[in-house]
Amino acid sequence: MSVANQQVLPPGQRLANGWPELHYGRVPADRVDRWSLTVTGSTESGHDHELNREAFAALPRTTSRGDLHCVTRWTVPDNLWLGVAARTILDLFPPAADAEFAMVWAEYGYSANLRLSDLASPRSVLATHRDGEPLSLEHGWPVRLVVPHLYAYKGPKWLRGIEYLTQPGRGFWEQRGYHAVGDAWREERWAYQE
Ligand SMILES: Nc1nc2c(c(=O)[nH]1)N[C@H]1C(S)=C(S)[C@@H](COP(=O)(O)O)O[C@H]1N2
Ligand SMILES: [Mo]
Repeated sequence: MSVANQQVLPPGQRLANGWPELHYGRVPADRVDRWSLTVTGSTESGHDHELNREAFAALPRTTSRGDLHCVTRWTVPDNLWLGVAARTILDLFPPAADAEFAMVWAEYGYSANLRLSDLASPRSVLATHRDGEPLSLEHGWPVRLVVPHLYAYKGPKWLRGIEYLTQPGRGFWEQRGYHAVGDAWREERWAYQE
């Protein structure tokens, strides 16, 4: 048996050829000097927060190893992501006690809803690098969210904001028939499974 056949993939997934590029709409222009990350909605402080590029770059770094599972059934296995742990952002700007959900926002208004418990997973990372290389613009430079146990639509490329919510919302693909939780290992692909 080849090594590739021993790879354990979630149900219904197959290995991708290389690293596909997939997103809705255009790749944004590289405006990294004007990039910032906002943390808004139901924050513990009641205020909005914003991290500019220098403040983000000063945060502790972490690595997270994981697969990238597209809900259209391809998987890019075993990526080494480098970036800032999502947990670090949650600790820096905590959500209010009654916030259990988040909407994560990208350039051009792409969004994905997540449970805060999934965002807080030790493997969730605001990634700047993969396998030692800075992300290309097409793959989400300067920052993309990666939550390895969820389908990749839960990980916006060109990440710009995290909004804490007390009620579950629906992001871009979740409004178009995809599952609100999206756990790849439970094969939560479609909204009708909810
Ligand atoms: N901003 C943004 N992020 C996005 C998407 C998108 O359309 N816009 N698509 C998601 C989906 S469905 C997938 S499979 C992955 C693809 O990431 P890749 O192009 O790096 O393989 O990006 C995710 N993040
Ligand atoms: Mo996807």
